[in-house]
Amino acid sequence: MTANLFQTYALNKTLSLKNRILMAPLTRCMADDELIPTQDMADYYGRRGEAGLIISEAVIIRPDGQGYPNTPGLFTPAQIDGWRTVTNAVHQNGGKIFAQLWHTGRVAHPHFYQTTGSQDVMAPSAVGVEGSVPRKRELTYQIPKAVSVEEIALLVSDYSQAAANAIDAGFDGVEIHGANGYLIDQFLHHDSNRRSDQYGLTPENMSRFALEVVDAIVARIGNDRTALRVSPGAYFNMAGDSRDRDVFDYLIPELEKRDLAFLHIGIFDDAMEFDYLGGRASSYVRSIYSKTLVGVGSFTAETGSKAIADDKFDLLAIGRPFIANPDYVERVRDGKDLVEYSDEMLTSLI
Ligand code: FNR
Ligand code: 8K6
Repeated sequence: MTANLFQTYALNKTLSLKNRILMAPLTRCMADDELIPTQDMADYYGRRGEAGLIISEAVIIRPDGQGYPNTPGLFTPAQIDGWRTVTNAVHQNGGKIFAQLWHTGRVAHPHFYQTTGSQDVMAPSAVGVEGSVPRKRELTYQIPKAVSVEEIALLVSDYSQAAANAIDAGFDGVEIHGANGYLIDQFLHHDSNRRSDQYGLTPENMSRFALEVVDAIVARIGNDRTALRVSPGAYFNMAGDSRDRDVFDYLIPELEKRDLAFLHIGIFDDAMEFDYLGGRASSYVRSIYSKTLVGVGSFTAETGSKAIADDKFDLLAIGRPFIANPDYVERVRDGKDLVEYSDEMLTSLI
């Protein structure tokens, strides 16, 4: 019933996956205080080497990208060394792993990085989000600073440096985090992008930052090792706007031209529908993108297998069930019961 999940899948000439099940990126807030991955993290990822591809938890590209406690980084030599331990553990168990590259933009909090000298929260425009940091409710979100064109150029080069660091650390590639209301996504939605310069107002301008990051990373590590996650449907840290549709109508065909390793939808439940997309985010992207698409969001192996059979997408990413079941792939293959996920499981790495 789920046999298609166990077919091999060639992403391109250089990367081939042993099955179609990806481990979705899952922030765990378990890096040490220098944001270095620990041995426990290496063991945790190593146990999941049966996945066709692991996408790491989101990894910040520089200090002011941090919005949650103890999220790992990829900008110091010690962090690169820590990740090398993780990638070795995955490779020893026959797996593959991409790093998810992250800057939280307006959802960053200086509490986490003020010792590095910066107090600024960087975003396309000075439009804040309501509320406070999960797990640190005393930290309320600040009004961000609208980044200058010079600061944007530096962000682009910091993304490409982090991608090079990822390859140095032994990752098989990178997934750029362009989803879920974080920095890149903030440029792509009218709610957070109120600029009127070459990075705002029109679909082409609003897509410029995302494409500059993609192009800089592709130039550095190759399109075969570069992937992107996007959320055309705003649902987290963001309000949707019917004009956002035009932005993605422009962006997605541009991405198609780049021939990336894959495009991945950022969503918690694929059944969510968006008026301005005419339905599900995955159906919308599928209708204008013909290359490898990763679906995700409250799927079981059975419903995901059916979605692949129905040509809704090509690869299935599994999040919460992978937290609860390190041996998720074996259990599905052997028809064994799964342990049900619960939020309390977030306090330890099994
Ligand atoms: C997430 N998700 C997520 N997404 C992302 O792009 N980067 C990340 O670091 C995280 N972190 C994260 C942590 C936790 C605890 C959860 C539950 C989710 C979203 C995740 O990748 C996935 O899209 C959703 O969990 C939906 O898939 P499942 O869990 O229904 O299979
Ligand atoms: C506290 C750790 C930081 C987590 C980083 C981001 C992942 C968020 C995980 C849970 C949030 C759930 C939000 C679901 C939104 C759906 C809206 C319909």
